[in-house]
Amino acid sequence: MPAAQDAPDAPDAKDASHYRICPLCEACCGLEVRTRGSQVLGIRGAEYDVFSAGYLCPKAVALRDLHEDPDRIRTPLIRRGARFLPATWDEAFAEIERRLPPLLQQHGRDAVAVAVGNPSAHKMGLLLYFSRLAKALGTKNVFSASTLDQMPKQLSSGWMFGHWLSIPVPDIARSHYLLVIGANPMASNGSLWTVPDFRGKARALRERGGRLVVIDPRRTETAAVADAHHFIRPGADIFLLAAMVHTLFDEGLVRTGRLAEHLNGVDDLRQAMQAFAPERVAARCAIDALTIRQLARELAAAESGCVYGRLGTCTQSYGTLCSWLVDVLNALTGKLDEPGGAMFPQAAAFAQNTQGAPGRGRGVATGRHASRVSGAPEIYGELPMTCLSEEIETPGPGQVRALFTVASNPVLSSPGGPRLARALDELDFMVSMDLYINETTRHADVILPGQSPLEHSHYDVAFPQLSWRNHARFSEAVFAPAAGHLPEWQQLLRLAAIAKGLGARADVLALDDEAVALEVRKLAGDQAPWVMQALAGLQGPERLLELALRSGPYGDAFGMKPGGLSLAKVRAAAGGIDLGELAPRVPELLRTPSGKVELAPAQLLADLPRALADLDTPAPALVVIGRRDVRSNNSWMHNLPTLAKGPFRGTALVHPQDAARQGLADGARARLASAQGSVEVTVALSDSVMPGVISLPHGWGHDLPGAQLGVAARQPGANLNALLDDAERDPLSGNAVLSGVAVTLAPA
Ligand SMILES: Nc1nc2c(c(=O)[nH]1)N[C@H]1C(S)=C(S)[C@@H](COP(=O)(O)OP(=O)(O)OC[C@H]3O[C@@H](n4cnc5c(=O)[nH]c(N)nc54)[C@H](O)[C@@H]3O)O[C@H]1N2
Ligand SMILES: Nc1nc2c(c(=O)[nH]1)N[C@H]1C(S)=C(S)[C@@H](COP(=O)(O)OP(=O)(O)OC[C@H]3O[C@@H](n4cnc5c(=O)[nH]c(N)nc54)[C@H](O)[C@@H]3O)O[C@H]1N2
Ligand code: SF4
Ligand SMILES: [Mo]
Repeated sequence: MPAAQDAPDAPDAKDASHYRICPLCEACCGLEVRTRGSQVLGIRGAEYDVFSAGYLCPKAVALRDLHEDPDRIRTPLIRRGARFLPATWDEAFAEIERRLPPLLQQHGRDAVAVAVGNPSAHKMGLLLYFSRLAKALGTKNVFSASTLDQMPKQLSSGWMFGHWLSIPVPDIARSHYLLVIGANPMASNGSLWTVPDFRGKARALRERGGRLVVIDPRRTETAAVADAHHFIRPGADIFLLAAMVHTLFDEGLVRTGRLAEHLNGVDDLRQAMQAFAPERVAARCAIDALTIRQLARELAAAESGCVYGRLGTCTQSYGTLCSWLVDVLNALTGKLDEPGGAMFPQAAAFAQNTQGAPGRGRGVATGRHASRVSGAPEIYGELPMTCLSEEIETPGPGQVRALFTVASNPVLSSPGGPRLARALDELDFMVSMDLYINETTRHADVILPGQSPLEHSHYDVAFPQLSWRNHARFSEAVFAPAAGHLPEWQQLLRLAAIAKGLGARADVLALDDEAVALEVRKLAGDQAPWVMQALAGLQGPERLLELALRSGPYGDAFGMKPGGLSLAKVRAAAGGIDLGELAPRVPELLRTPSGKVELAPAQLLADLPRALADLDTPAPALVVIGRRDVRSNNSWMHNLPTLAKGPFRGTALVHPQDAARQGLADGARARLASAQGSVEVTVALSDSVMPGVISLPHGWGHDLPGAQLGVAARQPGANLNALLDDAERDPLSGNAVLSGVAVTLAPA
């Protein structure tokens, strides 16, 4: 099918400039894309963006490569034998209708699993419509990148504040102290914290006399711009955090301030933290007791500030405990919900914590069902991604026989990737929505191509709930969509219709109209006809956005609050609308049954003995941790020439002492092995990692047969997740353990 933008441009094609919010990482920078006809001339930061003010990183420029990538698939593909053949949309959906319903009929709803990946958080169509597919399938086998990433933080936030996305972020613009634990925003550009230009904001913090401290087993790019950095033994953060809480009580430093009357459980905490004296845990953390006490004192004494913990604190066996104690430290030092501290953004649309009655709610429910094989509890409607292989492999009622992947590449991104790759070949049927034939989608029977990010409009559904400043921004499609290319939200509706038995040719747009009308009736009662009239002329994600914006906390309430936000208003403001600095939101934000911040949820207290029992476990001689690089993004951007050029970024960083023991020189090839498997890596000597720790980035290993990633295959790198154990999870959240896994290293 010829893409509209592939037609040769008229010789007088005009230059134009377009505003586009970058969909590649959580910083959500506003970009200016300059075009001539169908060509991208250049990409730069949009200076006029109210939120990112011109900031961008090297990945933004690669949007052009992504748009033009000859390996990016542009038509549906159907597997015939060993090959994928291009197909029309009708043929692809007919194939799915031929093969899916009989499976559902014979084996039941749970026989189909669905795995949704990281990029779906950056695509309005996928994020707003994925649930239609999941609901239509009616399976409990829903898996996502959340359990490879942030589920611990979502769970602890749910228990403490009453909603999964009520996650406080550093109010860095007014902060005087920031303790960063297990995060490297200089490379990642922030996570569960939308903060473009962390570097500039950190510099400003220090210029106002503030202090930035980093705790990480590697002296990272963020440590390099900090006032202090402390190595920590991977996986030991729970002991550091508990000992800091202990110190606050021990030294009489607890000052809960304005929040005092809104907190439950301070005494229970005091009790629970008694066993975690800094002197007792210091050896386990590899941080001396005085330093731990000093960190607690600094935080308590700071004029404003907070602790921020991220990936490194989540992707370990005690992820939920760590995520909890980060917020506990902030609450006990009067730094939660205070300017300059850890604050709750107020998003203009889609935020559950701006909906319903303020101040109290049902809280979060977990464990409503469990995974069939391991019995892992359901969290936020999901089961752990690391359970997927065993659910496919293990015979019996409820065995997974078909799989949908939606922007998900678990063969590289999930522990036990090679095992999963073998399991995928056992499936009766697999459908992937993706941009590439890659390590995961090569196993599919049907692949449905997503659109280029330059071919659809965009509003960030999730990230304004986590942003350093409140705002609302919308960007239009830069190019008209390729002719006939079905938008992803409509792909999801079609798949949902097939799953519901309505057939591949159901009128999905009419069905969507009905679904929205139902939602509006629930929301607006007798005002519904009036609201429906206001939504006329819109469809899909944009219609849902209009509804959310206008009924949201800054909305115009469909005309009842003149001057409020509407899609038209946000749309008209290139660079977005600033909605001001973060403001205190407790108690209004809370949705816990008690109407309080729960500082000592019973489920968390009950998990502490597990940590205590682990206090004297000796450190393995050598462990592996992960790493991010600013020119790479998880598993899927290694095919973009702009990012692939330059030195190889998938090296294993090894401390010179550890390398010397094996006689390994800089640049040597070595075999890194764990109980799960082994990979060959290129060694880079570096004292930036703590002795006994090897740092290897994830998302590499592009040498698998059948993938069609011409550029990535030239420098494939090694798959870190081939070394990690898919049975290792945080028992509370089901999150995978990605850090601190024992390995050996030897010359290859
Ligand atoms: N060892 C280790 N493993 C990790 C991590 C780690 O730190 N260490 N990090 C974890 C984290 S935080 C995450 S979030 C996961 C990410 O893991 P995944 O959720 O698997 O995400 P990606 O690796 O980014 O792969 C994204 C997939 O989506 C496709 N894609 C990209 N854009 C689009 C689009 O617009 N539409 C469609 N339909 N498809 C698209 C890509 O081609 C690719 O197949 O990895 C996790 N894995
Ligand atoms: N350039 C780039 N940007 C990205 C991504 C990417 O792949 N590339 N991925 C995006 C995604 S999906 C996410 S979730 C975010 C993640 O963003 P961040 O949370 O900033 O994650 P990382 O950069 O992996 O930093 C985690 C840090 O934890 C350290 N660490 C490892 N184990 C431990 C431990 O046990 N304790 C402590 N204290 N530290 C530990 C690691 O050395 C590393 O420096 O980044 C996003 N942004
Ligand atoms: S930091 Fe880079 S990849 Fe992330 S949103 Fe900004 S420009 Fe895009
Ligand atoms: Mo992530």
